[in-house]
Amino acid sequence: MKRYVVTGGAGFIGSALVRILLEDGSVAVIDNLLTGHERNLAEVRGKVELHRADIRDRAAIAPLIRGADVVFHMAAIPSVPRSIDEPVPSHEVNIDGTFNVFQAAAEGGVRRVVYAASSSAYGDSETLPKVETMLPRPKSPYAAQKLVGEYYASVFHSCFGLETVSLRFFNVYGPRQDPSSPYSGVLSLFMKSLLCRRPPTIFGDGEQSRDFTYVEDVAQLCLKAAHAPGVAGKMYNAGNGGRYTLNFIWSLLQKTEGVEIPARYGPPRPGDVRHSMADTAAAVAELGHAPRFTIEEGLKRTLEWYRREA
Ligand code: UD2
Repeated sequence: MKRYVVTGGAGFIGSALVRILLEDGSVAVIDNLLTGHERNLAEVRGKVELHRADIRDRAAIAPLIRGADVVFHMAAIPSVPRSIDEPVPSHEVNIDGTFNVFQAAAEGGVRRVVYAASSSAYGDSETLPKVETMLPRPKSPYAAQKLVGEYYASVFHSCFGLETVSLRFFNVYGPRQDPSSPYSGVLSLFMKSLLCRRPPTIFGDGEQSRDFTYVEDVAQLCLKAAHAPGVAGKMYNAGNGGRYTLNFIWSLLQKTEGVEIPARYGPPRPGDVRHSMADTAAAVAELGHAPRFTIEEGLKRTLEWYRREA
């Protein structure tokens, strides 16, 4: 039986991945429960090994990683503004912690590591969609940290023979995204505002756009990246290939709910990227990426979940 390890497996994306992996093997989760929650694994808790450990602690995580077939490295302190407000922990987790995971995997005989990279690495490119061959232009500590992780993934492959695949996630949304922090993903905050009938705050003019990608599509791609042949050492976009402005999404949500709640507008956020959209051709051709969820369907499912659970 395959043994999978998911760092950050109690988090929003990690826990969706755990559910998919359980159909294919045994799963151990490494999570410090800083931004993740045990409740994210509620109905699968009996089938998962949950280790409360911090990726900054190499000695603690090395024995948990040793001998795994595939490690999915999802643990991170996400958020562009958080990396500006709290650069030290974000650096330590996203760079030092990521190094520790690769190092433990290389020493522990792991076959492959799938690394959660970020679309923020592109920064403000002159053209859209964003293609893997473009020069990265990180605009925030978070973007720089995630990019360093990709470079480490690549050199752990070339220098130490560890198979690695980096996936640049494009604004993932869906059930279990935690809306409780000001650093939470914008769609989780929109959902909360909508259900509480309170105006959301939009930073800037709301015409910035994102390639919002449904969590299940990303989790499926992670599994494909774990097994695709001939892709070790490479990086791929993990997006949907579309883009929507915040103004459009907020108006769509109001229409769906049959309410009128004008948004409040605040100053643009430092480090913010203006437009983001993935070229998915390489992921489709080489990993078999096949996103299934349109924005309408994804938002509908997400809203249903928040209505039920939040
Ligand atoms: C970046 C990455 C994304 C992922 C994420 C992890 C880009 C293009 N995307 O997402 O792939 O790695 O980081 O954190 O770099 N906003 C509001 N009101 C709010 C909250 C946010 O208007 O209450 C705006 C924000 O200014 C931004 C957009 O919504 O323009 C999306 O913000 P986000 O924090 O959800 O994600 P983002 O794009 O920084």
